[in-house]
Amino acid sequence: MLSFKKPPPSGNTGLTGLARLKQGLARARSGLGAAFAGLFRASAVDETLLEEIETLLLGADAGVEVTQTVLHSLRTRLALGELPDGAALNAALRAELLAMLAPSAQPLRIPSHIRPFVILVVGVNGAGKTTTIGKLAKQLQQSGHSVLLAAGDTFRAAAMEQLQNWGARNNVPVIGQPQGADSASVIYDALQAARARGADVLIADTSGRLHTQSNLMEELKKIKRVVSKLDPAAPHEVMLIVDGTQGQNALAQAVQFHQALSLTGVTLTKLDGTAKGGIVFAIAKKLGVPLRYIGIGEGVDDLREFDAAQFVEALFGE
Ligand SMILES: Nc1nc2c(ncn2[C@@H]2O[C@H](COP(=O)(O)OP(=O)(O)O)[C@@H](O)[C@H]2O)c(=O)[nH]1
Ligand SMILES: [Mg+2]
Repeated sequence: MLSFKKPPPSGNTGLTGLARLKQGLARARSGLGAAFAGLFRASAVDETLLEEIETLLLGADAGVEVTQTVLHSLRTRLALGELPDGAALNAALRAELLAMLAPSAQPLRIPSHIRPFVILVVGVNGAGKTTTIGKLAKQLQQSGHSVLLAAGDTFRAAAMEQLQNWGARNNVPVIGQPQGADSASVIYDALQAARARGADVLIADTSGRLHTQSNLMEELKKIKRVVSKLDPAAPHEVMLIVDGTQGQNALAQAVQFHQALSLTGVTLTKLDGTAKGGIVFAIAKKLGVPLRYIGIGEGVDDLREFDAAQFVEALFGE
């Protein structure tokens, strides 16, 4: 099922990056964005209006921390007489949200002196790990990197076949072992193969579920240790994939993975499937880990480097 819809030849291709992002976030724009747009038309700003913003942010999964930070800033500005009307409120809110996201917008860069650059991909079942790996592999390949994949999800039946079928169709080599094999040893073998072949990037898939959650975390820690035996600097990226439709549950997951594995990057998937979108702010603020990519659909190009200004514009812009 790891097949990607290519953008139709005369469809999405005409759209600029921002227009496509707006299209991908259409549900969030018509949910969160539209609700705010109504408030921004107000001719005066008062505490009642700020409380409505508070309710909207909480309802959009932005979480308590983000909401309180934003509200504190808006109340301060209101008291200073800096929010005469809805338009000023709009500008202040957008600036506040952008300031919160901007430090997290750090794209993944593959330094040429590190080879192979090892990306360990983690996250719960169904988060979008394997599909994201496929999209990322394609994109890296298109930008001139040679990529090798490790089928490290040895727990779920057919997970390796899923990746290998996809690799065969897309000319991306996949290293795997039969189901039930030790995930760490599959990834270790793959790293050796990547070195032997001189591959630029190794992306390792992992399982999202073992018998218990603590088993899973131990397994993932073990993978990190085993990989670092071959290269003390590896994995160079530990990327968590989170399903953006999961709301506060996604935030809790992210915190748990970060505690266990010291994440270096986060990718939020399925943002096309939510009317909320506040989770992006919540995760950025709570984790303080670089937000690498967002997923806004099932096509290869629907995995997009995270750009804070574009994201805020796509949610709230005209
Ligand atoms: N709409 C949408 N679906 C996605 C996105 N990313 C992943 N998916 C879908 O989510 C489902 C689970 O993905 P998968 O990669 O198998 O998750 P895994 O268990 O973490 O490996 C698949 O049906 C994917 O097509 C996205 O950005 N948007
Ligand atoms: Mg998978």
